[in-house]
Amino acid sequence: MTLAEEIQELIQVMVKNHPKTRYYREPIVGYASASDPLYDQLDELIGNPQIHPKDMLKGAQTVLVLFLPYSEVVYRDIKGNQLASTILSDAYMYTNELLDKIMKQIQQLLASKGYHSACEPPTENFDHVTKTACWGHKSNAVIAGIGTFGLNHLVITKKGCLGRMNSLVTDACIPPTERPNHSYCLFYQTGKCRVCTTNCPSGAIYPDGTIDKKRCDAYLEGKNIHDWQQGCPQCSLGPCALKGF
Ligand code: B12
Repeated sequence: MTLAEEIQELIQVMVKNHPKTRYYREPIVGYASASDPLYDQLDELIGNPQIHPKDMLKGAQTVLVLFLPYSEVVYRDIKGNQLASTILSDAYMYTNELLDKIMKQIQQLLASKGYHSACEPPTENFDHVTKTACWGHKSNAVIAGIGTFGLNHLVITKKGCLGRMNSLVTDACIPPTERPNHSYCLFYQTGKCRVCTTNCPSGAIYPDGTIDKKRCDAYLEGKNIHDWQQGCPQCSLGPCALKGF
């Protein structure tokens, strides 16, 4: 079994055995080379200094990215409840926890083979003024080829954008995943879908491809006043919720 296969199996088992396994579909895992030239362009592309994988971990070779796509159970509850889906809030908390646990298990597996690794939490690792992180899981996902940026500013994978992700750097050498040669976003493909811009309750996503992060965050802050009101998924509920194009 290759290292990538062992990691895939570990993830699948952990998701399958999780008490909230009904919240998820099959996980997506991708790999980027820590030497991918895109990492040198990130500061400019994002407009905010980013940590290079090789600064995150001495001798870094590979960046692993894991996306846990939410299931129709979560999707239907959000659709039905609009602004206060209890299942989404539950999924938000359990998924952050599960992503952390999976990463720790992967780190143990890597350590048992003599490899080093480093990772960041799934969220809450961003600057609250710029609303930008210096270790962005989305950029890693795009570089690792598991998805492309949508008009909604989320990563749209083959299984859609509704879900959560995490990434990890290791000095183990795992072959990179191929990047798709087209956008998975319907708008970027056909120019015809703008559901995310019209769905956004705070009007933070503009049809010209820009986002007002502060507006989005202010809305989230105002809404998430109880634990059962975490997240606002409205920009992830368009045709790209459960599939990429
Ligand atoms: C800061 C942050 C926020 C801020 C700012 C949002 C934003 N758009 O940046 C606030 C609080 C507003 C927010 C809101 C939400 N967030 Co948030 N957030 C983060 C966090 C912590 C950092 C994101 C970041 O700064 N990335 C830096 C760069 C990559 O992001 P960017 O500036 O948007 O990237 C653009 C440019 O770089 C440019 N670009 C152009 N060409 C290229 C080419 C390349 C190669 C690259 C890299 C970039 C690039 O286009 C990109 C897209 O617009 C991450 C967790 C993490 N550490 O990664 C979660 C994260 C991005 N959030 C997530 C989610 C789900 C949400 C919400 C739906 C809320 C929720 N949890 O229910 C909303 C959606 C808002 C939206 N439509 O973007 C998920 C995204 C999942 C996905 N499918 O993409 C993440 C990854 C959390 C997770 N662990 O899963 N979030």
